[in-house]
Amino acid sequence: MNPQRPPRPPLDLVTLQGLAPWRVEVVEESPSTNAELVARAREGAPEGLVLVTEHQTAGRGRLDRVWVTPPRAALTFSVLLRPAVADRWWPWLPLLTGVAVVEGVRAAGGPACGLKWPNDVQVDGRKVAGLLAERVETPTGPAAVLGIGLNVSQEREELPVPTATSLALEGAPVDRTRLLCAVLDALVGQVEAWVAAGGDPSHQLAAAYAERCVTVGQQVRVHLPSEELLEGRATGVDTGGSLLVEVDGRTVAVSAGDVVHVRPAG
Ligand code: BT5
Repeated sequence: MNPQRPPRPPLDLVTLQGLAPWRVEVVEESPSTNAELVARAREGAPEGLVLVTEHQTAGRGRLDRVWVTPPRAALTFSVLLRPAVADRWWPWLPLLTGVAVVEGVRAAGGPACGLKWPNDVQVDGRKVAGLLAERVETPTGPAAVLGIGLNVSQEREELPVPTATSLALEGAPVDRTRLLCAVLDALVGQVEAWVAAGGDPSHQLAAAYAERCVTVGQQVRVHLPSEELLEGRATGVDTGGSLLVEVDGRTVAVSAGDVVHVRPAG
């Protein structure tokens, strides 16, 4: 850590109070905002609840991986939705979240980001944000918890892996409160349009995703949960949100749950 670095400011709670339709709660420390919001969803918490923590101590990634961020250096938060759309469209939720993060970062003065399918947010191939969407069955119906970890002011040595970056390292030292407002603003726009279309991505979301997706057109290597490896060219995203990969002349649809990792072939 750099001893010369000025203290990092906390989130501005007053600004975050006025973000209707969201209800934003900020806690100083949380093991995982996703884990906490999943529990709150089961207890009946309403759509629109946003749980933010200044310091996440046991952040979850996909497939038991971890998400690591120092206090006040990142945005770590989760959003509770109860979208009235058919189950078959739910796989679009993480993709929709990615679109909103890219839009929000840009609106707050950050760099142009790309989406590595399904939902890594990258700047020039380096990961600046990770998203974790979880579906929860609750007494009042299914809920979605959308978790977002966005690196804001970390310095190089504060990042857990060399493939990571932060907005500050990309030359955009964005204020976290402003950034959170911008991402939530973009998210409400995306969610409203998607729900109004009954979840059908062909109205707007599929195009918005395709525009920002940096995976399609690339040679990719996909690790499947069965430990199998798939190598081919990503040709598109189908209506179910799956990545289409052309392997030896045939097209394979890879659903969100199946892909561990996608990289340009080296
Ligand atoms: C993700 O998983 O990228 C999903 C991360 C979601 C984090 C948010 S924070 C708020 C909410 N509450 C939670 O508990 N989680 C969500 P995955 O694609 O599995 O990527 C995890 C991998 O990213 C790790 O194995 C590391 O290699 C790398 N990683 C960990 N921390 C990182 C960071 N701060 N920046 C960039 N890469 C990171």
